[in-house]
Amino acid sequence: MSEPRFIPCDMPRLDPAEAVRRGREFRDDLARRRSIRHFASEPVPRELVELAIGAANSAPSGANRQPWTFVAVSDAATKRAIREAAEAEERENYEGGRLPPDWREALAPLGTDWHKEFLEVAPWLVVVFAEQHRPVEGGIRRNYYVSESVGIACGFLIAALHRMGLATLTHTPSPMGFLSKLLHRPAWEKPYILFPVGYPAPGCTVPDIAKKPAAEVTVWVP
Ligand code: IYR
Repeated sequence: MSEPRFIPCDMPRLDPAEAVRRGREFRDDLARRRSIRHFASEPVPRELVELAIGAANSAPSGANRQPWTFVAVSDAATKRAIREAAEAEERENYEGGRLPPDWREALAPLGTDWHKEFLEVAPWLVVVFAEQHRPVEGGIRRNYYVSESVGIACGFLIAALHRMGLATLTHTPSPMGFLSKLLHRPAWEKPYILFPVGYPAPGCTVPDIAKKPAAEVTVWVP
């Protein structure tokens, strides 16, 4: 068992007014984020994707295991194969009756259907995999709070992309096992979320929906 080692925490104490200013600025910037389903094919520099993954990789995780892998795809043939496989699954959902009626109804305001053109048009697809465990000498080593950890990392990724003026969509084609095969990931990594990344298409529109006010989702004690 390794002994714990500690180093000083260098977190600065902000002036209270500055803290509020930063908090407002961050909240207001994030509130302008929208999920985008129509992307421009214009390339996005690899460095920006690398920066977003760097931000995501700084997320807290159970026992600091960082149980995630980010597969960043810009190759046209791979994107096409992903689109074809995702559309086959989603077609089954929407037209083969695999989506239960209540789910269909919940999606209606978003105007989604089985077409997933964005998977081919967006210059990047970042596919996030969650590592449930990994083989080690003499057995497997399990990870902890995998879904919480990877979910938080995905939140960091989305926020970082937004800060750089990049659009994305939290896309979870269902089922998503085809991503493991197409991207050659080992069996102990499970596809978690697929993020197309790019700039919004010229004239891109988004659903006319709004967030509940924070007061509605907050309970203060006392
Ligand atoms: N995965 C499907 C269905 C879907 C589900 C939710 I929840 C959404 O917010 C949007 C779509 C699809 O991608 O069409």
